[in-house]
Amino acid sequence: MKLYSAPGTCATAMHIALEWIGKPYEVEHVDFPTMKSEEYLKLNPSGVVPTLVDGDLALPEGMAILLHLLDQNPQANIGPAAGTADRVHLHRWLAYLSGTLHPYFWPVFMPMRFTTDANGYDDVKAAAKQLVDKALTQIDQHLEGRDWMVGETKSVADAFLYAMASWAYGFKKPTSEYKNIDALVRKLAADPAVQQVHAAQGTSPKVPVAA
Ligand SMILES: N[C@@H](CCC(=O)N[C@@H](CS)C(=O)NCC(=O)O)C(=O)O
Repeated sequence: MKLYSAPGTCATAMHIALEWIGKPYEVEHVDFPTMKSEEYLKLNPSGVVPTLVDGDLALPEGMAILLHLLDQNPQANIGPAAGTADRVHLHRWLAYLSGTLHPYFWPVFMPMRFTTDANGYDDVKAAAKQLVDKALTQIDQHLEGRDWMVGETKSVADAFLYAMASWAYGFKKPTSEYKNIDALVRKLAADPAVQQVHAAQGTSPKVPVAA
């Protein structure tokens, strides 16, 4: 299996899932021009990371990759099995992370894609940060009294949240103010698989990790 990723992006979650599974895999970190290259667009027509290549399958879309990895590796304990009640909740939260929280961040990082007014970038970012706050608040409330997003153990949903929640630590209202999300990020930052991913990326967790 080969994952196309870029340091600090949402693809961090798929990289964590591969580490949790523990089977051999390869990661290629691609830069922006490579994501838009003719060759890469054949694998991922959107020109973004992640893409997972698994045999003949070239699979874009982080949520689809996480579900594929989960279903192909039932022994890895990275999420509930199909047909269980927890699996339904997993679908719900993966959809929310992929389809709601993630797009709320896009205008923060790429305001030029959301307005044709070059003077409007700050307003676009401010509006997007309000939406990020709305989504993080909802997730934080969901996590009240829970250790993990779904069920009693860590799952691919936690890895997905880890990647995205990490983006907001530098915001005016930082991730650390969402105490349940912050606790989950801190737990995962101490996970050896997550540390391995950071080492491979040349990145660091956004939270201090106990020695
Ligand atoms: N719907 C896609 C979105 C992926 C996405 O937006 N990836 C970002 C990194 S977090 C990216 O590669 N952006 C480059 C670009 O938008 O040009 C998914 O969930 O996999």
